[in-house]
Amino acid sequence: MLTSALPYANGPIHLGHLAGAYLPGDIFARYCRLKDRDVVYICGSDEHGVPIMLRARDEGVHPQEIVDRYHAIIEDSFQRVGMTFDYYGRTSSKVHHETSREFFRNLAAKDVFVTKKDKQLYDPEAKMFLADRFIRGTCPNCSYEDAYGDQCENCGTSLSPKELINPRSAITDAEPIDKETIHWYLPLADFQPKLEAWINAHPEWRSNVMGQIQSWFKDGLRDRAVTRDLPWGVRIPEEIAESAGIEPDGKVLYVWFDAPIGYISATREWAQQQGDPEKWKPYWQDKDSKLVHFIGKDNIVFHCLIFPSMLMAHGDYVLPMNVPANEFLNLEGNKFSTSRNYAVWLNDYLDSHDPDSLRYALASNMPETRDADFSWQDFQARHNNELADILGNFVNRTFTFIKKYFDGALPTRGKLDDLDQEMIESIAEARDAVGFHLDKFQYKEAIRRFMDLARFANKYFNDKEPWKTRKDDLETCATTLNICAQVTHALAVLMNPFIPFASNKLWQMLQLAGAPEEASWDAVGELHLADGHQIGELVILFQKIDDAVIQAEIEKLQKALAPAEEEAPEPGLPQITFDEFMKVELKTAKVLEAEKVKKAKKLLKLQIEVGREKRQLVAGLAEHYAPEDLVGKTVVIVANLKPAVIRGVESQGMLLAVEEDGKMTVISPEAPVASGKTVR
Ligand code: B3M
Ligand code: ZN
Repeated sequence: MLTSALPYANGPIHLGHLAGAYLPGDIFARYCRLKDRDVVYICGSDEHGVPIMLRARDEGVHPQEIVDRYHAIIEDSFQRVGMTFDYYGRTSSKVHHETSREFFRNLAAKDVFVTKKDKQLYDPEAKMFLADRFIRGTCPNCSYEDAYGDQCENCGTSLSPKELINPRSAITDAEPIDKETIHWYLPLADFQPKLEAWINAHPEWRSNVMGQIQSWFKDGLRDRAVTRDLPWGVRIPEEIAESAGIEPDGKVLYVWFDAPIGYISATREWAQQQGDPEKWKPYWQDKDSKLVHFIGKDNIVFHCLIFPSMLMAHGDYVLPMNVPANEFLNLEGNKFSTSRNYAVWLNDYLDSHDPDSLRYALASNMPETRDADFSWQDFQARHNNELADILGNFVNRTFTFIKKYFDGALPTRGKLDDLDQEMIESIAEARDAVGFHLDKFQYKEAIRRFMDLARFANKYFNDKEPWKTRKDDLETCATTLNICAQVTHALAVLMNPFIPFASNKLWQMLQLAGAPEEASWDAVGELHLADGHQIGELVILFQKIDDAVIQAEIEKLQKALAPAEEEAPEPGLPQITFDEFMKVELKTAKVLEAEKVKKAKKLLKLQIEVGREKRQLVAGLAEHYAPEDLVGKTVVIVANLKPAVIRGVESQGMLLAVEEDGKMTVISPEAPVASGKTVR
């Protein structure tokens, strides 16, 4: 039972996602199928959660419209990049809603949850509770003014809404108030001993995954709310709401409660589609079934602690055999940023490049146990120097030779010398090495061992010098080419998990029946091609990628970075909203009288007129203006500043002035303006 994280359907997929949770899953699924293992590989769209609602609000559409759009875009790009999910579901489906409600019911009936009444932030204008993501405010750590209630995107600090300075509702900008609500919690502390025992029985898990889990254990697991007050999501079962004395409306399952159940719902839908509705069960419930979750590192806690607790509590399910979470992929030395559009979007990539080149580059440089960096130059080098110059070249020279000198028919293998033997044996060795590393989720090593076979085959071709033996030792020449062709057959199968499109092209060139996906991994190493086998039309597997193509991609990314840097707020004060600015009441005022303040050599006391109102104001202008020079001037004041007493003199407002090189100049309208007018 294989799963890849369900992508949120609120934007397209980028290369970081692909490298994190999808490509590793697909490579493994393809490998398992070639190994003739009984696998179901599931994915689908995660269609709940606050970011989707926020996006819908920004666009002024219903959340369903957002998820419909991105579900289609994501599913399409997955298909184009060669993903082989047996089923791609979505969490807005009926089966999913039913399955998750049933799961919740099951745990509630077992008394697994605790309920707690709590005060939560509420938007009095929108009349709804505000999930963490719906609260924005200033980050207490870096002063970024647009931090979310759960995290600051600028400095990465994780936050709780109450830590934000000047919190406001992302929906109405209103100041949130505290209001009582009830929520269901999963008491994770109760599960910790069982979780620890289970995790500790898996020393083979990746160290980066183990490290994260152990640090959660060390801190001690805490209760996790599994319900939310939101209008969008899987509604909690009505009878459970009623028994708690609340209206079921607006109370939904937390997205991280329902999303992993999405794996189960999608498997159910797959079974229905197969015409055997019960068929999903053994994959999830047979004790010998092996469950593997492919995810990125930000999902570890959910897949290694929370979802397993849910599965344990339910009791009918197997626990994951492994969760080979990947670290992050960076892009040209910077973090991917969807908000800044600093990303390579998968659908864009596929519009102009070969899916295999990407699969190869990402798998060769996978962020397996530490973060990795994708660069276009590395991508080009992998494609040109490895795919084209090693793999493509070997296939091409073998077939060209057979076409040219043997009429495209496989020449007969004669007596084998040591080098021939070594070449043949290295096929099975490569098969085992690649398989060994894939079974350990070591993709970089697996793909390297695969390419080593092609590398060795090129060397074999060179060392055998068939262009010479063709003239003086035709039997040897025939043997060499026969073996080379056998190697291309083996490569076609071994490459299938990594670069399936080239695998299929090669299969066609070899004029073999069926598809490489139907081949047997374990039979790689047998010499499958019969003497006289006709090979088909020659196609170039990998055209070299020009520098200009790479340069254009690099420039696109640089453009995405540039405006973001210009727009960055100046260091010092964070940005404010228009509404915040409008809280400052700026007015024109006319200076009627001015005099020095005794014993305060910097201060002037001004009598001013603000429309019909008279006020007194103290300003630090004595060293810059003679009192008489100010009289009659129209100035700008902050009219709603709290009055203050300065050196014993009351000041009802503040006058605006600008300082340059130590000299103060008051701000005065350029043309005559009456006093008491609002300045904006
Ligand atoms: N949608 C989070 C993510 O894309 C989430 C994964 C759900 S897997 C059950 O990072
Ligand atoms: Zn911050």
